[in-house]
Amino acid sequence: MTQSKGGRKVIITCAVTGSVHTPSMSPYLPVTPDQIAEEAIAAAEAGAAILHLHARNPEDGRPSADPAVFRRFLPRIKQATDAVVNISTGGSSLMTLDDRLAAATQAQPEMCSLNMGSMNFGLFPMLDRPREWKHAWEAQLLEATRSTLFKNTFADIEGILERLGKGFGTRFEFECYDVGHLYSLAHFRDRGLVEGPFFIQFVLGILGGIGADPENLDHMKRIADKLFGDDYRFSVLAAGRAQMPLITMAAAMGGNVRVGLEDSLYDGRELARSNADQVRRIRSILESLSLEVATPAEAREMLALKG
Ligand code: KMH
Ligand code: ZN
Repeated sequence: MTQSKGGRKVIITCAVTGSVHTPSMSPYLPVTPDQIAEEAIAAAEAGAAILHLHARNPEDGRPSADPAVFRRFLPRIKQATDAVVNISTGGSSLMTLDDRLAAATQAQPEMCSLNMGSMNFGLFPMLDRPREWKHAWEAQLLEATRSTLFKNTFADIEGILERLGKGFGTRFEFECYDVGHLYSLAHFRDRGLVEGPFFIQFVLGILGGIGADPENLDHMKRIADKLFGDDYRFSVLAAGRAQMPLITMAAAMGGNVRVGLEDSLYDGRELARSNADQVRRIRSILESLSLEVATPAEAREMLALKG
């Protein structure tokens, strides 16, 4: 762990919009390229060292994998901030793998997400379901995910490691939704397809994955310690209202944290008015625990990014 006089450094990732929440669930969810750029820049200014990014169709807010849409906000974010740009390769469970990889293949970013197994991917607790939908596609999307697998086969994962990792020097946010995914990552490490230090995102509270319970976080960490020793850093994201309690626990356990409207629409009991509000919220919690927030440069060093 990077130590300094003030305390341990904690990397804040902000996942700005994702593909799970929909515009009717919150008026604050950024969907246009301008909104995504502005929210990402404000999150970085508030202390996020890593920006985890998805795109949305600018017309109606539905998840998009179109590289042309990414090109409408990525340059602006890169120009305005020094934050690490992390492009999702998970996209949405309703996209093909080729579509999911298109933007990352063009942008060749420092970091991409890499989902470590196939699973049912249930949407977040019904609390987020509004009374009325603004767009018909929102209800259709929820229904479609009930009968769609989030497909991340061994061959898919190997392909991403080869194409983005070996090909472009991209490093990964390894999204692990259950303990088995940690063993899958260790398998690829043992085969020499990827090297540490690993940045492992423990994903808690997705229906179909491990639940957002403190015992599960403890178990994920114990198994990761056993498999990866000192050669990894963990971060936690927790879905919906579990976000703040579980990431606070992660920080207290020596980990890093992920916030953002992709994972939770809330700030306390209210809808979060921005991604930056969630960054500020966790930042003040970290500081009250005598932990320091890592700068982008410190995050790059901790995670051995290409810079
Ligand atoms: N929405 C998160 C639960 C990805 O973009 O690759 C998982 C995620 C997947 O961030
Ligand atoms: Zn994502």
